[in-house]
Amino acid sequence: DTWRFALEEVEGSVQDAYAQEFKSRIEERTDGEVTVEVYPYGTLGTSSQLTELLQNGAIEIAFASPGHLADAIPEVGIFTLHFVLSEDPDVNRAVLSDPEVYGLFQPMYNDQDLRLLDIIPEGWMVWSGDKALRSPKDFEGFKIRTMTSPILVESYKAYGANPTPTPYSEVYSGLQLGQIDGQVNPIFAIEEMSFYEEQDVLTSARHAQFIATLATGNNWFNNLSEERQELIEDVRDNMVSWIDEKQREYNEDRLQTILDEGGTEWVELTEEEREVFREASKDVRQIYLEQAGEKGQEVLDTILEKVKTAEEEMAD
Ligand code: 6CS
Repeated sequence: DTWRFALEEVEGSVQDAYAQEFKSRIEERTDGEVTVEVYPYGTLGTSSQLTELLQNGAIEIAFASPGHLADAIPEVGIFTLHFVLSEDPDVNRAVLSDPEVYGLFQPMYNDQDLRLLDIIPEGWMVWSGDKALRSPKDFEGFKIRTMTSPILVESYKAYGANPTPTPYSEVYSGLQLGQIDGQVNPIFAIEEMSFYEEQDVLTSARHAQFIATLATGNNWFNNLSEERQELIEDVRDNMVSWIDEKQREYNEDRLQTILDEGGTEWVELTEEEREVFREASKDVRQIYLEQAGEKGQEVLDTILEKVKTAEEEMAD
């Protein structure tokens, strides 16, 4: 069998690291009966197009980031809201791999002919721009590129910015041509997509982590033998801490690469500066609830509750 695995990111990315490790574990454990073919970003289409390919069975496995997928499943927009997940990455890892959180999303994926396999954090989102972004005042009229789901646009309107949703592949040329003033992504992506070359300052507000979800086609998964289904889930379970360590390492190393090259300033917001954004972000939860309805409320309540409990447990 051949399983086609499509990425929303290029070679050398966090998603690529995941896919390559997944491939080697699956191929080893099936004694070569299964071959996993990895398709990096650019070979098959934009994130939304990859989701369509999964839905119609043209590929078997793909990453689907909430920043794009919330178009089809508004509830996953929760992962793009600011200041909802914890500031402690260990807390987030525990919450995101919680079977109850999974169970909440699974029927929504199934309704879209998808099966949710994994939810992974890829690191802190960082703002890149032609200037530091220390307060909503700095965002006034600032043209920021966001991923394509409507809820993301709202997050930046709340800061007074002028958001432009576009596919990932158009970000570099947008910066180069001056159609946008900035964008937001984890550091590893800012480095490997060369966005920093067109920008002067990286601002870290630790307002959200970049979260990706991994999905398969639902029919495809249901038609696999029980043994294969269990294999996939076992490999997935065993990769939770592996990929988390990898993403931390990638983000740390690539920040060093960017700073070593010179010409890019790194700004970390103070607690006081973050507080202003935290306040400004609160109303966006209401817009999320309008878009995601009752299920969205359940998702928001569950995640906030789990974050709180995990933070208390880890503080003990
Ligand atoms: O900004 C984006 O659109 C993309 N960023 C990353 C880090 N992964 C996939 C996503 O599509």
